[in-house]
Amino acid sequence: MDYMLWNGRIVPKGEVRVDPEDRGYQFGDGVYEVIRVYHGNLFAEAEHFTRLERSLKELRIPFPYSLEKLSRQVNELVRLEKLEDGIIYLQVTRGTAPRAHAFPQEAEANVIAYASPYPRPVDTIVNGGSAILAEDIRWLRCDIKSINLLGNVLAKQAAKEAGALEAILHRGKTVTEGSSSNLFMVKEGKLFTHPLNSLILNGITRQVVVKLAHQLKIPLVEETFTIDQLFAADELFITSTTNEITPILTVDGKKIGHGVPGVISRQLQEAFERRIALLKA
Ligand code: PSZ
Repeated sequence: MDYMLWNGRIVPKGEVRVDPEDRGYQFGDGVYEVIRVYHGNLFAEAEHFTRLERSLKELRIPFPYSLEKLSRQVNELVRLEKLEDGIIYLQVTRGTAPRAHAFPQEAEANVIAYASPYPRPVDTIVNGGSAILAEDIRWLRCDIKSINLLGNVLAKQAAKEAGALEAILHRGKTVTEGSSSNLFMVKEGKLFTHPLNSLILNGITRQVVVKLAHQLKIPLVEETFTIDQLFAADELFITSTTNEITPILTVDGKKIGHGVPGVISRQLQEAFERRIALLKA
């Protein structure tokens, strides 16, 4: 990584400075996006910018210039870095101001973005992974892609210490999503996932999977399900920008279905693969 986008300019990364009074640094007062790059092109760029705009609006952070310019500069970064397979990290904080909880009168949002190589985790996507259950201790606005990620960080660390790929979060008996992914289960040919509300992130990969399920005529039920239903599922998979569609074969050491990636999971993975191939120019 040689360059960074910093407040409207692309600069050598060594020039970027974060002020200790940046509200992102002191309060976690900001939002972010992680956008996938395949074959040198951004995947689902419009959907990411729509979500970014919504996160900013919900937190009343005015974006200091046009999102069209931001999009142009992010694409320019990919070109400058000659990035083929990678990710864009993009972050917007409320700005720099003397420390006080309430919004500052005069602060301009700080914008940072960079592009870095990120190979597809093909092995995990093909062979699947394991998960643990963890209580969802996050706040009640999980629909905002905020840089406050402590609830997610603690859950992911618990998964790591258990040798698992992901922590599946639950509020009481209801399963919500993964610590950094959305969750789907298959039961008797139907696909189930938590409905879109303030308890989960409207994942871009989730959006793509919902569309693919429709095209493949796989019935989709956007309703909450319980831990007991999860353990009785035929198939389980997580979705995220980096992990794409990854089968989950065990949860807390217990096998889900036959303990191998399921038929509908594979069907969706193949359709997802065709979407990626469309980015080959
Ligand atoms: O690199 C990584 O491990 C990434 S990149 C994006 C994520 C992880 N996670 C996004 C995410 C999330 O943090 C939560 C709480 N729920 C769902 C998702 C999936 O969102 P998309 O599909 O937009 O990446």
